[in-house]
Amino acid sequence: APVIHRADYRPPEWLVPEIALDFALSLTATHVRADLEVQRVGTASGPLRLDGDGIAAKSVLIDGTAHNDWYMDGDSLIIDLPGERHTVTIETEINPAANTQLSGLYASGGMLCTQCEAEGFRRITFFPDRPDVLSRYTVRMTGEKAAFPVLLSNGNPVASGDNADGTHWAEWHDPWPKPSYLFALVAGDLVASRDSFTTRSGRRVDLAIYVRAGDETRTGHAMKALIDSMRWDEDVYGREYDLDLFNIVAVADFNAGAMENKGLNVFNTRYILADPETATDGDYDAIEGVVAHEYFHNWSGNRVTCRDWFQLSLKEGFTVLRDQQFSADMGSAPVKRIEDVRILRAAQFPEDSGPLAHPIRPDAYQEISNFYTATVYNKGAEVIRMMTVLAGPERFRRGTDLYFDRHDGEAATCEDFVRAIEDGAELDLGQFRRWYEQAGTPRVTATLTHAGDTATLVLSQTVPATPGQPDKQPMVIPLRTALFDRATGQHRGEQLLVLTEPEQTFTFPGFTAPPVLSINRGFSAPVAIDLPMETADLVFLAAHDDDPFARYEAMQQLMVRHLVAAVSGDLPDEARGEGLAAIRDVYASVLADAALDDLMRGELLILPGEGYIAEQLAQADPSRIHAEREALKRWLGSQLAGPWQALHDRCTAVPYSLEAAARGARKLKTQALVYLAASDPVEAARRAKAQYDAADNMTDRQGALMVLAGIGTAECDEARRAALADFHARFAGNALVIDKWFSIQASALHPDTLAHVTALAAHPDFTLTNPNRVRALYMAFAANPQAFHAADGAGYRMIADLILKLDPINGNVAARFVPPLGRWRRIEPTRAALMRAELERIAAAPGLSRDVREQVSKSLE
Ligand code: HT7
Ligand code: ZN
Repeated sequence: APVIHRADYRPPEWLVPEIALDFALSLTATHVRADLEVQRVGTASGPLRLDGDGIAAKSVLIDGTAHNDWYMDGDSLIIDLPGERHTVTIETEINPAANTQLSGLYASGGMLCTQCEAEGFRRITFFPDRPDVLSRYTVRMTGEKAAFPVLLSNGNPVASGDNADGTHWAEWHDPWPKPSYLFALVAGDLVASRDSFTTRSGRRVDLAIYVRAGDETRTGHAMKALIDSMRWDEDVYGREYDLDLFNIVAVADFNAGAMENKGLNVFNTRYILADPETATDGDYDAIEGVVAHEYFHNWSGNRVTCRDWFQLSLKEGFTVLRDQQFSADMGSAPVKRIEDVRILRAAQFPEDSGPLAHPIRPDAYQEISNFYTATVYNKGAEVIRMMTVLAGPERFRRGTDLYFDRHDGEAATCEDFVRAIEDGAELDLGQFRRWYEQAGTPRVTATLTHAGDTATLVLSQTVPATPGQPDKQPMVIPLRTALFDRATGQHRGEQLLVLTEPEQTFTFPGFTAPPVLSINRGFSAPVAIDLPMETADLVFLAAHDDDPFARYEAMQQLMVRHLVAAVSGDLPDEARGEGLAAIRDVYASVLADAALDDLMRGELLILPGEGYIAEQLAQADPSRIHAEREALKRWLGSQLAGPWQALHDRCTAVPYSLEAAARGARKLKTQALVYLAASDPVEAARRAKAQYDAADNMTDRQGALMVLAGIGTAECDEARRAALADFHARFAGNALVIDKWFSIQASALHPDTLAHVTALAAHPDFTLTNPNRVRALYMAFAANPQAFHAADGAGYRMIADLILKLDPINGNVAARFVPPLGRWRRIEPTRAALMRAELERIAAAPGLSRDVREQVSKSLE
C-alpha cells in the first residue's frame, strides 16, 4: 500500500464551497445525487480529483450537461475542467445493508446511518475527501415513511413533506462550512428524549437523543452529561454552542465510541444508554466522558478542524484533555487523574515501546484508521496538559482563546495550536515542540543526595529509540516536585522543576537531614521515573504525601518493585518477606485511614496491572508475572482477611445512589471480594453469591459475577455456572448487558478461560458483524494475560484466527487486534516465536485489508 507522508502535504487545487446531496434511501440500494459547486484555487492548473472507495459513477454532469471528459484513476474520479467555477453532478448507488465495514452509509438494525471519519464519505459519493476542503451542506432525503419515520442530518431542518407513494422527505441545511468527515445522515424508526439548554448569550438550543423505542428511559444520564458539558465549556473555555439544535443518535453497530458530526453526534449505544440495573458506575462515567468529548469537538475539531490527518492530535489530544478536565470537575479530580494515568500506562506506554510507536503527530501512514491511537489521543492530551502546567490555568486560557479566535473556520495544524499557546500564554515552546516530533516514553533518572544542610537532586533524561527514530533530542519535562521532612511529615511547598538538558542538577538548601523526594506529582509529565528509593521512603510517601497521585504512585512503586524483583528471580526469601510485610502494612493503614474517601481508598488498593509490570522488563515471562501478582493478592487476602470481610460488610450496608460515597462503597465491595477470592475462594464465592442475589444495580451484580466467574475451585463451580446462567436469562435481549456476559467470561481468572471463549464464539448470541460483541469477547480475552499468553500459543492462535476471519467483514476492527500479538519482542523467547509465527501466518494470507496489512507488517519489521 502507498505510504502517505506528512511532508508531502499540498493545499487543495479545487475547493467545494457548496454541496447539495439528494438521497433516495433504501436499505439495499440507496441512490445518491451530489451537486458540487467547485472552485479552482488561484492559478492552480490541475484537474479536479475526487476520491472514491468501492463506488462507481452512474452519471457525471458538468454544469448540467452529460460529460465524457472524466476518467477513473484507481478509485479516484478525475475531471478536466476548463473554467474557474463549475457545478459537477455525480450519481452513485450504494448498498448500505452490505456495508459490513460500517464506514460510509450503512444499515444497523433496520436504520440507516453514516460514519465518515476518517475516509468514509468517499464510500458515499465522489468528493475531495480531505479535511481541508470545507463546504456548506444541503441534504435532502427521501424514504419510506414506515421504515424511516425520522430523517436527520447536520444543521437545521428547513423543509419536509409527504409523497403520495408512502415515502416522505426532509431537507436539512448546515450553515457552518465543514469537511466531509463531519457529514452525517440518520434515517430510521427512532424515538427522541428531549430537553433544552439556553446558552449564556440567550440562545435556546433544543436537545434530542434518538434511540430505539423502549430505550428512551435510559437516556437521562447522557442528557445530563450533555447539558453539564454545554455549561462547562462556556464557563471554563468560553465556548458557546452555535446551532439551534443538537441531536444525538445511538446506534448498536459502531466501529468506535462516538462521532462528533456537526449538530448530529452519532454514538455507540454503549455510551448513551444507562440505568442502575444495566449500567455500572464505570459505564456512567464513560457515558459522561464520551458525551462531553463529542460535544467539546464542536469547537476543538469542528469550528477549528484539522488541515490533514497527520494533525489528528490537534483535535483529539486537545479534546481528550478537555473531557478529562470536565470529568475531574464533575467528580473526584484526584481519582480521575489516577484513572487517566492508569489508562495511559496500560494502553499508551506499550504503544510507545513497541513496533507501532509513533509521535503524537505522525510523519507517515498507510491507513489513517490505524492512527486513532492512545498515543494520538491520550499522550496528545498529556502533551497539552504539560502546557497547562508550564503556563498555569489563566495564561493557558489566554492561549486557547487566541487559538479559537485565530483559527475559527479554518483547517489548522498542531503548529498553529502551539503558536497560539505561545503567543497567548507568553510561553516559549521552541524545544517543547519535540513532544510532537519524537515517539517513545522519556525516562528520567533521579538521584537525591544530601550533604551538610543541602539536598542535591540530579535529573537525567533519555528518550528511547523507536522505529524510524534511532536518535533522540532531550525533551522539556516539567516535574512538580516536593521534598518532605521526615520528622514533620511535611514539605515546604511544591516546586516546578523543568528538565530541558540531558542532565541537570538542582540544589535545595536548608535540610539538616536527608529529605524524601516526591517527584512528578500529579503526573505532571508523561515519563517513566527511575528513582532508587528505600522501601521505608515509599511507605512514608504512601502514608504522608499530600498529592493524591503521588500517594497512589508510592503504593504502586512499592508493589512494582517487589513484583519485578520477584519475577526476575532477584528476591531472596528475607527480602521477599520484608517486601510483603511492608505492602501489607501500607494496605492495612489505607484500609483503616478514616480521612480517606472510599473512591480514593479504592484507587490506593489497586494492584499494578500485569502489562505495566511487563513494561518494566526487557523481556517478560507473562506466566511468572501472573503467578507473582496472584501470590501477592493471595498474601494480602489472607493477611488482611478480617479487614476485607469487615470492609465488605460495611460497604454492603450502603444503599444504592449515584453519590460519591455510595459509589466508593460499591467499588470497595467488589475489591474486597477480589482479594478474598485469591486466598479463600469458598468464603469469597459465598459472599459473591450473596452480593449477586441481593444486587439492585449492575455495579454490584457485575462485580460479584466477575469474582464468581474467576473461581476455578471445583466446589464453587455450581455457583459460578448458576450465576452466569441467571445473568444471561435475566438480561436476554439487552445487547449491552449480554456484551458484559461475554467479556466477564473472557477476562476471567478461571483456568479454563480459553476453552470457555472457544465455546462462547459458537454461542447463538455471538456475531462477528457487531463490533461491540467482537470486542466484548476477544478484546477482553486478548487483555487477559494468563489466557492470551497460554504457554502452547493457543491464545495467540485464537486472536490470529479472529483477525483472519474478521478482516473481510470489518478491517478497521480486525486491525485493532494486531497490537497484542505485535508485542512479541518484549516477551520471553518461546512465546515470542509463537506470536511471531501467528503474525507471519496473517501476513501470508491473501487479500488482507490495508488496515491489517499495515499493522502486521510493522509488527514483523
Ligand atoms: N473523532 C471520532 C473518530 C471516529 C472514528 C475513527 C475511525 C473509525 C471510526 C470512527 N468513529 C469515530 C471519535 C472521537 O474521537 O471523538
Ligand atoms: Zn475525539
